[in-house]
Amino acid sequence: MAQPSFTPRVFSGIQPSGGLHLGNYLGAIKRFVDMQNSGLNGQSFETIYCMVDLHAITTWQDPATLAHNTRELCAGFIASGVDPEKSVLINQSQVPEHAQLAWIFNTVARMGWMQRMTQWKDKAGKNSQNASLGLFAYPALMAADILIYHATHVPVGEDQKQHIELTRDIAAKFNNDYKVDFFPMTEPVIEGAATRVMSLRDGSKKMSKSDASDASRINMTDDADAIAKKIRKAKTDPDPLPETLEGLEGRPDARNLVNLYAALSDISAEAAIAQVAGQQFGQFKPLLADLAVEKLSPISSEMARLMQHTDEIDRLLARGAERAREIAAPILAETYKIVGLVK
Ligand code: AQP
Repeated sequence: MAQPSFTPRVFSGIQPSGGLHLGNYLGAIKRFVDMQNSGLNGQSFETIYCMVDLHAITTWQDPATLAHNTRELCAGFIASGVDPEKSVLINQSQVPEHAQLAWIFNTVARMGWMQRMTQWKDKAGKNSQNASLGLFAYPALMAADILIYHATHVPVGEDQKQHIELTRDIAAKFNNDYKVDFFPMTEPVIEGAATRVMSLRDGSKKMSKSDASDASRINMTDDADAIAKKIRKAKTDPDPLPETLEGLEGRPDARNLVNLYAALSDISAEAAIAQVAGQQFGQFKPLLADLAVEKLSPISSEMARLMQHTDEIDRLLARGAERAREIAAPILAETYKIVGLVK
């Protein structure tokens, strides 16, 4: 059967489960802005970006903090360059079709698929009997977030690759079970020097909002002094920077800082190492700190300004939800029809 053609459409989301950090910015939001403005490989896209608050509550969230974090995340998207006119900008719970399609996908996905997810194993840990059912079913909701828009491409960090593969498995099983070519095989877009930004305290661990050490990450709300201090104190080794990337093998902390320099400068890691080859960290760290402050300070000031106008944020999100539902409602209606749910 010929594959139907789908509108080139990007969907991606971030959880408002804590403050935004540099890993979220370089691995996700900066790419969202690139895809919104320049597309990818000569192709342009409709773009839909989301604060996934229903995902956030799969682990405990204080209600007032969740509401604050959702608005702050929206401010972070806009301050970084997501344009609510060019992109559809939404909060997940305001578009009920996400959760409705997720229920259908709960009946398509298999328990064994979910049990293999490394994020489930990491987050549930040894105490999995006490984890929420929502945390276990998280990847089915993520598949619904993407497929409720028939999204063809999803820019994400490296850690989300397995969930996109599962999204494809769910789409394929649905299409196969119901003998349709209804859902697309969505492509992950995992590109650039910062697909996996590592902790500043331990180059073998991903930079993460749940790391107990604030020094391990640069928060998008950090001021210039805090950014510079965290980079100055970042873990490194005594050797100077090598001439080539191969020379960084076995030096994960140094490699991480070179990747950050590359991603913040919008150049490849190869070009970055060529620029800083031979430098000692005493020379390289101030360079990186200045660059990080130059790129991040305007974003954090704009976030703070936008957070003075939360009514405007709420208005933008309500408008985004209306636009999103225009795409999502017919896809949900068709899904119900395919499944045989009587309307
Ligand atoms: N360290 C990272 N490097 C590159 N990309 C990253 N992303 C997250 N951390 C890094 C990308 O950011 C997007 C949204 O992430 P999320 O908030 O939905 O989920 P997360 O992966 O759970 O974020 P954290 O900070 O790692 O949270 P915790 O500590 O709760 O696990 C995704 O595209 C992700 O790839």
